[in-house]
Amino acid sequence: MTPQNILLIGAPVDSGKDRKGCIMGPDAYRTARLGDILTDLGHSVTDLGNLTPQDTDIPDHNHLIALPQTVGWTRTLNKAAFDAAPKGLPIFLGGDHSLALGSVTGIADYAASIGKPLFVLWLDAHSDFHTPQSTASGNLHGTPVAYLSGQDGFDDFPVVTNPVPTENICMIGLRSVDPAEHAALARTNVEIADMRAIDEGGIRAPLAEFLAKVDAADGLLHVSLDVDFLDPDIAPAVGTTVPGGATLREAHLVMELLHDSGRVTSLDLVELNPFMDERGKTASLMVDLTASLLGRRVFDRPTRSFA
Ligand code: B3U
Ligand code: MN
Ligand code: MN
Repeated sequence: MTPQNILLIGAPVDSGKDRKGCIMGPDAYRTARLGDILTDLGHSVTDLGNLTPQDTDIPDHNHLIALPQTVGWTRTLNKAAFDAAPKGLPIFLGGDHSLALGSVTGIADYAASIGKPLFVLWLDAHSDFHTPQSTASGNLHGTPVAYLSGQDGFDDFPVVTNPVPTENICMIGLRSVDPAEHAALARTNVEIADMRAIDEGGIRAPLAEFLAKVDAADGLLHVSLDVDFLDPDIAPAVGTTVPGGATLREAHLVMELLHDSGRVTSLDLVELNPFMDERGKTASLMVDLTASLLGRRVFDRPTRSFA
């Protein structure tokens, strides 16, 4: 396993939706010993503490929830991601998924500065492809993929200087997509493996296909892991549970394949709401998945048969 310089960046963003609690996410990951566990795997880990959002003079919006705060977080996170990327592998400890408005665009600016393409893997029950105009809920955590891929309508937000091409984006785990998102996605070439595709053909094939694309392009890979990618039975600590999510083994396999690819250069851990957890089990699972992504394994492949 190649040791990495891992940078833990606390992003207690709680402005992306009505239900509060993601503010406690970064401390829950620390309590679940994320840093020590990654250190024990042989990595060098630096915890940069928690970020705070910039102030803005944007007024409150009558439909979009906490617009000024989310714009402030986007500015903060864009810069933090751009600064961290050359130093190692940043892990953004959320915080809700609106943090990806800043983390991914900052990583995209870094990728452009070194002349490499950026690819994004979105592990989520939702496609998060709303614009500020199309969202019915007003929850901006439902918008980051539209923003980072350069869709119109984000006038109050920083201009996206390096949009991620939609053909560089892969979504796995979808099972809740609103009609407006569906229509907008149909006009793109985002790669999508919804839960039906996973049920029919397994989770490995679409991921392997995407990773081959990243490899062929010698790209950077940002992974955005939403807690609700996972089935709520194993990961209850999330505001927007959607039944029928990824199993424990599917999720670990994804992480193990990502590790084997050697391609992952940044990671978001988002939507953990510790207020809704059961004895810390969701926080611990997210930490275990991160450990799998960063090299924890039982045996090196191929395992020998014990039969
Ligand atoms: N698409 C819905 C629901 C949603 C999106 N992301 C989450 N929930 N976590 C919306 O409100 O935009
Ligand atoms: Mn999400
Ligand atoms: Mn989601």
